[in-house]
Amino acid sequence: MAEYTVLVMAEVEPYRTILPMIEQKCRVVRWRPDDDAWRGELADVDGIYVYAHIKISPELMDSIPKLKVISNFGVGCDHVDLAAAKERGIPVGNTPNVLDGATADITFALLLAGARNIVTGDHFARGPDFLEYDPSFMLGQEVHHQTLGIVGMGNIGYQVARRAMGFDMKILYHNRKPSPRAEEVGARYVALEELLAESDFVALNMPLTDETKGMIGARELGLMKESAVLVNAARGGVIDHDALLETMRVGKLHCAALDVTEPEPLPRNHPLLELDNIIVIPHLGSATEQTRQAMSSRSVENLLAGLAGEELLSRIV
Ligand code: 8YV
Repeated sequence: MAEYTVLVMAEVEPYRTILPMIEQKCRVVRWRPDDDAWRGELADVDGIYVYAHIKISPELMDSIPKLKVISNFGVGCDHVDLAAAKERGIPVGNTPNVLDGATADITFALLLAGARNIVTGDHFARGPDFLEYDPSFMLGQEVHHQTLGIVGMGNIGYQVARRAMGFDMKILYHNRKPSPRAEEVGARYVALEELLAESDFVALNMPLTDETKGMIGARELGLMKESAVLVNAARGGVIDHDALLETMRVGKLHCAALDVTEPEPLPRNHPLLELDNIIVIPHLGSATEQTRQAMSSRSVENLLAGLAGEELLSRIV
């Protein structure tokens, strides 16, 4: 007999190892957006497992009388009302560290792709117009020895900086407060305005919070160099997308390379999707087999620890 009952909040099928791990000890109740049957099971639920950013509201927490833990698949928990969980003494687990390398890699992949016209180049090379090679076309921006500004010098930002060292880049960063580890990577703390004005590449690697929501708006985009590449591997909500659209429509940046958008996905007819100076990928920051495995294990370990009333391996509140 299963020891616990877990409400799995997922609109898509969770990564393949997750449910078999949970089911070793727990009975699973599947949340469904279009059918309320799961609500009838809430009196039995001991824990919530959240996959792919389904919103967790205070009302949901209050409708589960025995709720002992919320375990999130991922490090960013902006979709969980953390203040409400804290107030109610419900621990929220997340998966930091295990995805730092993969997310830093994708930040750098977007940076390079934006600088060197990899996506537009690919489209051109497959298209009908590539009939003769012309050394004067599709000139990009140099990456090595240029200035990178990292907004958010947390674990992921730090890994981005380590990669930038290999490209001999000058590194600036902005954070809530200076990070002691930044010295190790030769990164200099500056105000956001200075970072935006001085950087050839701006990488957004901060969490989405009340403080960072819409942090990059029209004024901030206006401070950036016209040759700059903006990379967002954080959350779509840190950029004001109306301001981004206006900026990119008039070609005021070389490229905006986005792993994340607001909303996510963008409506299929969103005007940003028509622009050539935008790169958009479908939130692939931590999407490698190795990292998905590690995130799955960590998030299930957090869940089981919380159900057993033990300390979680990684806990955000
Ligand atoms: C995850 C992420 O894939 O961990 C995070 O915060 O943004 C992603 O890389 C995602 O949260 C899982 O849905």
